[in-house]
Amino acid sequence: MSENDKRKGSESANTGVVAKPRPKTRKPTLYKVLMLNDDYTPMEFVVHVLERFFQKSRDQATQIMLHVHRRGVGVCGVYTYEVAETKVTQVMDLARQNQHPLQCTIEKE
Ligand code: TYC
Repeated sequence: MSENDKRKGSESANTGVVAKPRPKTRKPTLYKVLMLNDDYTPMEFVVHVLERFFQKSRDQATQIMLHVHRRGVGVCGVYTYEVAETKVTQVMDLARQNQHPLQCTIEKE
């Protein structure tokens, strides 16, 4: 009998089988918040929204706004579902208060 078996007793002899530790955490599904172009919302308002709700610098916000203006759609950020939903609500509420037709939506990554 090995030293190991004596110490553990025959019931728990070392079998050489090692349980692979499995992490109990799962990566959450992420969602892109997309901004859509329109003909009426002022560029400055879109830049403001990107700075205020998506923590973009003025330069980053301007780049994203221009991308949306030219291409029709662009990514503001990537978040878990609840955060993404909240951002969309915040953007749409502020746009409505200012009577701009700005549209924002979410899409699974
Ligand atoms: N196209 C708008 C304009 O010319 C600007 C704009 C950019 C509007 C991005 C919406 O998501 C948008 N005033």
